[in-house]
Amino acid sequence: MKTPYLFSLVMALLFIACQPKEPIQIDHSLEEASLIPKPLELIATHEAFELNANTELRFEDSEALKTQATLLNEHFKNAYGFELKQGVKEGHNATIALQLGLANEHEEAYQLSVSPSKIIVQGASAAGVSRGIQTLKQLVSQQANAEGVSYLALPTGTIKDQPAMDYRGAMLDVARHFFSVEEVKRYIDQLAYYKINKFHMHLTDDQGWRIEIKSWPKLTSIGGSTEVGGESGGFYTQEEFKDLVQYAADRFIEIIPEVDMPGHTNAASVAYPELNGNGKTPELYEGMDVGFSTFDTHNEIVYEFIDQVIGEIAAISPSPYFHLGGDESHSTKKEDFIYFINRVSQLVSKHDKKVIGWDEIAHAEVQAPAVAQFWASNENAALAAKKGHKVLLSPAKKIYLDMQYDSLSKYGLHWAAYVPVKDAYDWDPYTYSDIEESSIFGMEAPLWSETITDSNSLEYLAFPRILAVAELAWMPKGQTNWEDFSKRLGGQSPYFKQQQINYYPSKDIQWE
Ligand code: TNX
Repeated sequence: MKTPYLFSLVMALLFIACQPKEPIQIDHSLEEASLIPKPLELIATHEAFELNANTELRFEDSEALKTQATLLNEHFKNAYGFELKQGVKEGHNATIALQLGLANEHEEAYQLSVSPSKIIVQGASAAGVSRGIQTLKQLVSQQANAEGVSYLALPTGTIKDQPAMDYRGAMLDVARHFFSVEEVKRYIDQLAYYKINKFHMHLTDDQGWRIEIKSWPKLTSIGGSTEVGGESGGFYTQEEFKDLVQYAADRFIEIIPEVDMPGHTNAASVAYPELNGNGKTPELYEGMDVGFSTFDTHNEIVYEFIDQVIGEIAAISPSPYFHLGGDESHSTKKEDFIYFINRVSQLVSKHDKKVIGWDEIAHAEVQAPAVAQFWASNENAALAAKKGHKVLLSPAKKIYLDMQYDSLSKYGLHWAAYVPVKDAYDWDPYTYSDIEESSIFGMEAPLWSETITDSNSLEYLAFPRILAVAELAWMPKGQTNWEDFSKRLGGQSPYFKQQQINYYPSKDIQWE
């Protein structure tokens, strides 16, 4: 080829390469995105950002942001089969940039701006960046799952967001049925996607003791050997628990450990019969009754035992809280219960932790400010608030995830109520109980596991109701709206399907 021709060809190619690309098409705007929880502020600009294999993932030079970038890339890989080039330096292509330094006092606050050439997720801290990334993942999911679309186009605009409640929790009972480390991690990932930030693990009950205590090894070798229905049970070694704590912490979820006492302690007393004080060695229990077991509240061995148990758990649990249970101690005399909770709460303080307990602890005289978890008794909740404690809202009639949806539900119980999806959402946490708003610590959705055995049955009860709790705790007081929520909830089904989440397909929701 002669030089002039070659020159023209090169010029022509350069010309084509330098032409602005046709803006890509997108059929919905940011306002229509099915985001849960609904963000505080959202402004749509009606253009699109094209996400493809050339998009670069950049982060400010910080270990915490590197972790967030890596997690986002893992998500892209698992969900869509591609990974972005990631690093600290700004590249030449369109980028997703993770940044700190958002001027906002709330550490979980974030701003997500999407323009045609750049996405910026800026947080008030790495926790804020992590929350913003979840919003971004939800935007991507909706486009990725739309039919007939050959590229990932994200609607442009700006979202400014932060939570109303600082404690937005979920609890899993790993005692009635044991859940493996992998199953727990799967649930933690799902919770993180909806911006839940606390994960309470109910580690012990009549049917099983699930956390290794090195100074009392029979707790797990004997007490952990079975579960409801007589299957083989299980437990977490301390190393496994630490691994779970770190896994959750990377997703800015704090794990709160619970050792339930003085009732709900049959498994511990089978392992060490001196703990129950009635001179009998109980049998391993595989049923579903409650209220038949108690520690001997006037035996010093019991307090030595608890001191060591709390000490070992405190050493591997960075949460400032320790949950001492305290519910349904029907076999403990009231004055003994009070004496016991007072003593154990001192042990919790000795190990530099703060007390959380079920609402019955309101009757004790816990010295340091504590948190009473309201599950059944409004009176107990009010009494706790009067005594200067905070109240964590877990009303069974609304947000017990183990309640059946209706009489046909495959799993669950219904002693408190049937809880259809609408009932889990359409109530006002700020006025539901008799306590002042200033006493509200946050919200938590417990999932008791008498009737569930694995991720499949767990998900049937948790999804979609956990999303209702995630939104109620995140959105400002008085702003929640069932019609609006149920539409956005319907938009989650492509994601549920893609993640193979075995959700309950409530007929009250128009699933996409
Ligand atoms: C009550 S709620 C319990 C649990 C059961 C649950 C079943 C609470 C503090 N105690 O022991 O598993 O009901 O829904």
